[in-house]
Parts: sequence; structure tokens; C-alpha cells
Amino acid sequence: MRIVALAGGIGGARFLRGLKDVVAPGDEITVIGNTGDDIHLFGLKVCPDLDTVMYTLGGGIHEEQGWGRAGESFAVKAELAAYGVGPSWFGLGDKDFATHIVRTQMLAAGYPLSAVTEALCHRWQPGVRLLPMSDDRVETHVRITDEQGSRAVHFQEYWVRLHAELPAEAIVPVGADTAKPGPGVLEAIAAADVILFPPSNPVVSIGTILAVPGIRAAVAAAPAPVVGLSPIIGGAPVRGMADKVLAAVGVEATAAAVALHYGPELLDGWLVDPADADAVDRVTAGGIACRAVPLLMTDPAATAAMARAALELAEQVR
Ligand code: GDP
Ligand code: FO1
Ligand code: CA
Repeated sequence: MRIVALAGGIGGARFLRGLKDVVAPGDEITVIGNTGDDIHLFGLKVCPDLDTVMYTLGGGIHEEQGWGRAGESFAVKAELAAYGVGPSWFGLGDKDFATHIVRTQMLAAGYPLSAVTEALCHRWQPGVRLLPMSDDRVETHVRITDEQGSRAVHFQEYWVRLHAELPAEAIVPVGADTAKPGPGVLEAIAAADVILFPPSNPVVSIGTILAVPGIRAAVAAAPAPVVGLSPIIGGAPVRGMADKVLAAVGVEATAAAVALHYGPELLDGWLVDPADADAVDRVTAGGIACRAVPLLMTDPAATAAMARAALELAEQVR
């Protein structure tokens, strides 16, 4: 079976670990990764969501934090700060720096991001085919109003420096309108037996992937059933700022509203947590098959059960 998943960072990566636990030997998982979180810092290209998937599935992730490497040290960051070179608000560890150095060196040598990602994965062996959504530069920006007036900041600045405390007035995936899907992306979607939307951020992770021209249409046209899992439980994100970025696109932060935001053109099935059992009728009425199953990725067994439920729903709606 060929499974394709669109994924952001932590929510996507943790779900994929559960998915890997339940697929049969010989099944192939292709992950289309969000690159809208990417940022250039200290002359280096940083790809947080691709790295989170690669480190999580490859056994290098800082488990509690959910991003970055386990057992990090921060000597380079401290040395940069001693030179007065910032930004100081973004925490790049020494081990993580090596990844960004290799990536930037290969990009400078002319390799596309897809080839670089494949090379980095050669070390980490994530057990999935990890495809950047695009080889072209896309960077999500967030419009805010602060004492400097109305302006756009990079998504990482909004989230990491400003802690998503100000309302997000608009989300702009800069560059997405002219980006092309990465090599193999459209082909994987068209050839999939199942397409999954993990419980990733619907706006700045999956929404950004779908904003690359051609990807949304490919998912809508794919013969495979498309099943998603709600990142919203009990009217709030499990972690992160999905409520803030959903507000920016006029969608309430509920499990039902997120499903209807994707819509029946994209989704055939949707899983909500039992805490949102009242969403089932609303989503079903919207033309999307819906079931309530526990959706907290508290441990590997619970996460595997979620993946199994998603694959079962895909069979039912096929
Ligand atoms: P990010 O790029 O690191 O923000 O990760 P993703 O976009 O892949 O996933 C972020 C989303 O994962 C957030 O909106 C969270 O609410 C959701 N999430 C995190 N942990 C869980 C969980 O245990 N269960 C569910 N259902 N969603 C989760
Ligand atoms: N998140 C933070 O909250 N603070 C950080 O300093 C930080 C650094 C960082 C470095 C590399 C990386 O791959 C991820 C990093 N993250 C950090 C996570 C990242 O900002 C976000 O969680 C995701 O981009 C949101 O999807
Ligand atoms: Ca992300």
C-alpha cells in the first residue's frame, strides 16, 4: 500500500511514528513536508518541519521539546551572542547547526532542497520518503499590529519571539503563489492508495502545503480516500498556536470547523476526539464521514491506535 501524508512538524512527526508502527512490511509512506516555516539565520537555511520529521523518525529528536536534537549544547549560539550577532530569540543548538551547515553548503553547490533532504535522510533513515512540498523558497509571514504599526513578521518571529500573543491578522505564505511542487509530490499524490492529513496545523502546516499551486487540486482529484485527524481537541489546540492562525483565516478553533474548512472537496473522512463527539453530526452533514476516537498522542500505543483508526476509516470511505 502506498500511503501519502502531508505533514508539519511536531504533530505530523509524532503521528507518522504511530503510522510506521501499524503499516505492513512493504507498505510505502511518502511524507510531503511543509517548508513554509523555513528561515534563513546566520547565513544558513533552517527547515524546522522537515528536520522535526527527520529527527523524530530517525531517533534524534529532543523528545520532551518535540523539536531540535536530543542532548544539545549551545556553544555556537553563545559565541554568536558574544559577537553581538543575533537573533538571540531562536535557539539553534550545536548539533542542529551541523544539519543547517550541510544543507546550506549543498544548496550553494546547486542541489535542490529535495536532493539535500534526501542526503540528510541518508544519515537518519526515517523509514519514510520525505519530500519537501517545493524546492522553491516559501516563507510564511504573519501580519500583526504593534507599537511599530501594521507589519508582517516571519512566522518564526511571531511564534518564537512574540509567543503568538498578538492576534494574527493575516497569514501569507510568501512565494507559494509561484512555487512549483517538489519532484515526486504530484506523482505520489496521484499514485497513493490512501492520503492522510495528520493532526498538523491546518493553516501554517497543511494549509501552506496546499497553497503550492497544483497540490490542492492533486489531492482533490486523487482517486485515493483522504482522511484527516483533528489537531483541535475540546475547542483548543493540543499545543501550539493553531487557534491564533485559524482566527486569521476566519475559522473557529473547533474540530468540526477545521474539517469543514478543508471541505468535502478534499476530505473523505475526519477523526475527532471523543471530547468533540458533538462534531460528528456536523461534519457528517457537511459531506465528510466522521468518527470519534481518542486523539491524544500520549504514548506510542495511543498514537498507533490513531493511525489504525485513520486507515480503517479510509477503507470505509473508499
Ligand atoms: P508544528 O509544525 O510543530 O506546529 O507541528 P504540526 O503542524 O505538524 O502539528 C501541530 C498541531 O499538532 C497543533 O495544532 C497541535 O494541536 C497538534 N497536536 C499536537 N499534539 C497532538 C496530540 O497529541 N493530538 C492531537 N490530536 N493533536 C496534537
Ligand atoms: N521553537 C521555539 O519555541 N523556540 C526556539 O528557539 C526554536 C528553535 C528551533 C530551532 C530549530 C528547529 O528545527 C525548530 C525550532 N523551534 C523552536 C521550533 C519551531 O519554531 C516551531 O515549533 C515550528 O516551526 C512550528 O511549526
Ligand atoms: Ca510547522
